[in-house]
Order: sequence, then structure tokens, then C-alpha cells
Amino acid sequence: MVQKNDPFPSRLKQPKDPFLRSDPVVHSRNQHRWEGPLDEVSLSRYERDGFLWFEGFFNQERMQPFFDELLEMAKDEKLNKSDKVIRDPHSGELRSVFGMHELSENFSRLTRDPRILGMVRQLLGSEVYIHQSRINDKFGFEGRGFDWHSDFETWHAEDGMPRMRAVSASLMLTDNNEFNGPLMLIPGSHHYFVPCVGETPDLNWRDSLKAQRVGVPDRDNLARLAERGGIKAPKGPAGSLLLFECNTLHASNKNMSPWPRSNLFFVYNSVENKLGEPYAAKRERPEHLGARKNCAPLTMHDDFPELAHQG
Ligand code: 6CS
Ligand code: FE
Repeated sequence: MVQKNDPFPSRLKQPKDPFLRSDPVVHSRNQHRWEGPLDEVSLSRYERDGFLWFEGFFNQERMQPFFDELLEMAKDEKLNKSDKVIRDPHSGELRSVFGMHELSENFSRLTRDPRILGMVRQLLGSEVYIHQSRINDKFGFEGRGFDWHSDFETWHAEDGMPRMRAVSASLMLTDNNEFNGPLMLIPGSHHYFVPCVGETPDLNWRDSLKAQRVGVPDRDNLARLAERGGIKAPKGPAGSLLLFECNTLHASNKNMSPWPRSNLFFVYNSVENKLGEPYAAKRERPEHLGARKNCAPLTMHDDFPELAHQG
């Protein structure tokens, strides 16, 4: 199942050492590098760390309707029966909802926000489309964590994403603080591809979205990368935004606080990096996990043109 000449071999029988990536981190070339909202300081920080944090990117009030819509969705019987909704096997609470931008016009518009889309196009150096969208929800006292992983490792192995040319925009729908299981990242880890041991089970996604078992780097390599880069957990109010490169290692803890932690993720992929055959899985995953049909380039949509340049 593992392909020959795969530039990013993973799900292997034997361990293989991590190696430096060959793909650029910022894909816009030459003078195009500066065509977009990000200045050189931000671009080089993104290259160095593999993520950018924007505290209070949107007003808190702007996020509330999205959180309310999520609570409505949680009650939607039909949606709940579909495999777009992932529930925690222990508590039965909502863990993830996939395909948000196709379920709701409001979320769809948000993916096309000019400021976000402008940055994403600048980083990926092309037109972009949504590869996957989801909300990861951690209810108070319950919401469980996510083990360390690179999203790209999964998207390459299980979805056939050819290169490292995607970026996740994570918008905080609730405050993220040190108690409610904020996302943790290893700065600089995106420079290395860490091949993982363990064959992909058939229909792996049915389990992996509840608790990931394959595609998790071994502890020695995690320790080495964390020793070098440290671990960061950006925290801030609802409306804050995290942009992170598809190969940046990340994880999160259980929510031990009474407060919910809901984060929205839009994964943007370059139109020049569309999915092929999975590199290390028997079959393709469903459309809501890795888009193959709905890959038209996104066009900007401004919800608040009258507020332009005022946040
Ligand atoms: O399998 C996936 O595509 C998803 N799973 C995890 C744990 N992170 C990224 C991605 O959304
Ligand atoms: Fe992830």
C-alpha cells in the first residue's frame, strides 16, 4: 500500500528518521511575496515558527452568532445521524462537526472573508479552496484532547494531498485559556517531516477522529522537536485567529474547566495541490474530510464593507 518514490513516506512498518522538508513554507515567489496583507515581519515569523497568532482578530460579538448556530446544529437530528458529526465515545458530547461551510451560508461566507483569504492566498501563492472545515468542540469538564500530529501527514497518507501547500485558519468561537484545552504547537516542527510507524486500518477515519492512533509521531522525535522549539499555546478571547501551516505539529489537552472551548477550522489548500490517490490508505475518505468535488477557487466576500479597515 505504501507507494514507491513517495516524497513523504509514512504509516511504515519500520521506523524512519525525520527529514527536512523540501517544500517552501511561504509559496508566493519574488515580488509576489509582498502582494497581500502580511508584511515581511509576519511572513518570516510564519516561515520560522509555522504559525501566526492574531489576538482579537474579530470582535467577540461577531463570533457569538456562529457559536449559537453550532448549538442549534447540535440539536439537528438529521445532521446528528450523519457521519459529519463526531461524538465523544465516553461522554456522548459533541466533539467535531465537519463540512461547516457547506451546512451553513454564514460559515461559507466567513471562509471568504477578505482579510483571511488575502493572507491565505499570499501564503499559498495561488488561488485556494476549502479542503476541509470543522468545529472542534470541548464542553466544560468533558471535552477530550487530541494527540500530537501533523495534519499534513494524515492528508497526504489518507487523502492523497501531494505537497505541503495548505494552511489552517482556526477561529476561536469561545475564549481559549490555559484551563479549557487550548491548541498547543511546536514552533519550527513544520520544517521536518516525521514518518510514522503503523499501517492505516481500513476506514481509519471512523476511529481516528475520536482518538488518533496511527499517524502519531514517536515520543523520541516529539521530545527532540519540542526541546528545540519549545511548546506554545496561544490564548485569547473569542474572535482570535490562528493561522498554522499544514505540517506544524500540534495537540491539545482535555477541557478541565467549566467553560466550553469551541474552535472553528478552515483548511485552505492551493488549487495547484489538489488531492490524488491516498499515499498510504486503501481508499479515499469522504468528501467532508477531504474535498475532491467542491474545489472551485474561493472569491472574496465582505460581510461588513462599511467597517473596512476598522476590524
Ligand atoms: O483526519 C483529519 O483530517 C483531522 N484529524 C485530526 C486529528 N486533525 C486534523 C484533521 O482535521
Ligand atoms: Fe489537527
